[in-house]
Amino acid sequence: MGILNVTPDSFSDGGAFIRRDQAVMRAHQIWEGGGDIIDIGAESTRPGTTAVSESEEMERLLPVVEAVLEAVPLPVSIDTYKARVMRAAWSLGAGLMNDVTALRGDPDSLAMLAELRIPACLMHMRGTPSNMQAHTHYTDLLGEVQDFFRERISACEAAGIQREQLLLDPGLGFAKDLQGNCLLLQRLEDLQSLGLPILVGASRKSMIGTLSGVTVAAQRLGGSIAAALWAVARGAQILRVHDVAETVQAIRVWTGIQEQGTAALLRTTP
Ligand code: 8Y4
Repeated sequence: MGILNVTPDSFSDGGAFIRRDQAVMRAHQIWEGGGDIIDIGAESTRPGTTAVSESEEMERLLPVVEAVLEAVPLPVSIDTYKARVMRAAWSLGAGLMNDVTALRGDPDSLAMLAELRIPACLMHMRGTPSNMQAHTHYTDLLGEVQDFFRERISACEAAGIQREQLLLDPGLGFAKDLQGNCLLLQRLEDLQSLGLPILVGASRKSMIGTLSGVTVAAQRLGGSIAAALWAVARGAQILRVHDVAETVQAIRVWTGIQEQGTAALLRTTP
């Protein structure tokens, strides 16, 4: 899953058309790099960013969703928690909802997903993106994340969402400190017991910066690839990344070694 941020045109005030063209270029880059999904977000739910109104989010997001779906043959995921934004993006062809509030952020989102019948990613987070880093202390992080997913899956099913629509995400960096993030990655296999696909987003995050000593986020490719391979090795099905081509190359080599090694064994074993 390649990340496509729709930024608010703060300094290069080229207007809506430039923004749309830049988004289409980024979508092509994700497609040509071997990405499978494009995650489009208007920064409403990113840590440290201020809330965006529904109309502002629609105005930023929808023209880009439309242009990207026309330009590349990949499914589009929408990073939003607002039910009406979900419906508007779905009506344009968006195929997945990436809700960092796990369908708790809008009272209408559960019913909306039940109606739309498209997949939704349920991400673990405590609090909200603006206050979550004050809530990084857990007595039992793994147990709490497991309980959280069980509760959210039940809420989804009670609202008429099919279990098969759901993906789970430990939410690295969302109300977790460095050790919490690392524990979740180390024990990613525990999340498999719920029987749903797992999405992991570690790309360029502060845990990569802290572990590597690289302060500039855009220079964290090597560390991001290490985390991506770690997650794939423990069963992650979807990785949310900035550097699609490089990550796809790393995964192809990692899985290729495994597959070709196994093929060699099967050829030579009597
Ligand atoms: C540098 C680069 C520093 C990126 C911080 C960041 C996730 C997500 C985000 C995630 C899912 C981010 C929308 C945070 N993270 N959605 N969204 N999973 N499902 N920070 O881990 O990229 S935004």
